Amino acid sequence: MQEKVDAILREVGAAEAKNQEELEQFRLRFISKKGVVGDLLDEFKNVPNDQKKAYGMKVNEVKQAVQAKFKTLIDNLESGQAGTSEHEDLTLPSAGHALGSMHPLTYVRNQIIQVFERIGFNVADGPEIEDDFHNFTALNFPENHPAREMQDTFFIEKNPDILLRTHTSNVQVRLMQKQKPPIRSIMPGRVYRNEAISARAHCVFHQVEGLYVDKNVSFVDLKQTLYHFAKEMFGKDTKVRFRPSYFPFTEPSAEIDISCQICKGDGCQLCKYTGWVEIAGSGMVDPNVLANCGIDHEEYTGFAFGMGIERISQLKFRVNDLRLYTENDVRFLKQFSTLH
Ligand code: 2NL
Repeated sequence: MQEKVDAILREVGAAEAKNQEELEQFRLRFISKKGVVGDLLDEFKNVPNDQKKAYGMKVNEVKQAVQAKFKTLIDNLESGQAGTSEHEDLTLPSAGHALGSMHPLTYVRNQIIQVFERIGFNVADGPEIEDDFHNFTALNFPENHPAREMQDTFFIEKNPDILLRTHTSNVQVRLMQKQKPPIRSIMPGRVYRNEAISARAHCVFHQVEGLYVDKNVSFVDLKQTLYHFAKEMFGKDTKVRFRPSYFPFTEPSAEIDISCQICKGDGCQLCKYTGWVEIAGSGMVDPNVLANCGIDHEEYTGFAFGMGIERISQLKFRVNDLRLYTENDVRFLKQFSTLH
């Protein structure tokens, strides 16, 4: 009996667990019902009465050794020390690490920032939880504008209204309130709209907005800045057009289209056979908005613009379903592993 116990104790002493699988093997071998300790306990009924006490003490000794070792193996695994005993060959090459890669939205956001930083814009940020004034009122949204409805905006509180910002324009408002022009900033960030999730819509997405306020800023500055951006982002051969539009916070307003990346203007499904796809909205900041933010609109003028990062990335990489951005499917993410 003593020999058998000694053999078990030696085996327990030498046991290692370099991973969860080996830990499980130890548990099965020693601790589970059909394991070594279980067998010893089963044997108890066959031991003559006068030896039961001595036998019981030996089994207890084994059981305690097994439990102590099991705890040590778990601790070592958790602290990352497993397998660094004298049995390990430290001269072997390591198993290597699987490297992650950049998410396409991060890559596109950084690229947008770089284009604008090179022409003198800096990056600003602000809160995602915002009040009605900074998200709507300062931006000239009328009292009854549909964006202010519960079905379009996520409200955190009503009266006073606290909400998840629906665009990053709130950062521009805050910037104008605290900084005297010249202002030349872009605001990348996460925004929220109360939408049912589909291939084309998501309740959380990302925007970059830009603002340029100074003396003598004109539509010429707007046009050349965004023309430059489109060419930098999509290539020198890309055609750019400005199409009249409407936003509550700008007057005049224009949407910016580029020639379709897929059909090069011939017409295809992506551009709905028009040859053009929209990449951004823009306009001259409405004098009311400047006034709401404490800037003298007699002295200063400005332009602003906004674009969806998902949209730009979609056009660059031909992503055909918005949900892919947030599903974390490695088959999608791996396709961007060469970006840096
Ligand atoms: C779009 C259109 C736009 C702006 C955003 C802005 C901000 C202030 C004042 C005036 Cl504080 N304008 N932002 C202006 C025009 C268009 O975004 O389609 N975004 C995805």
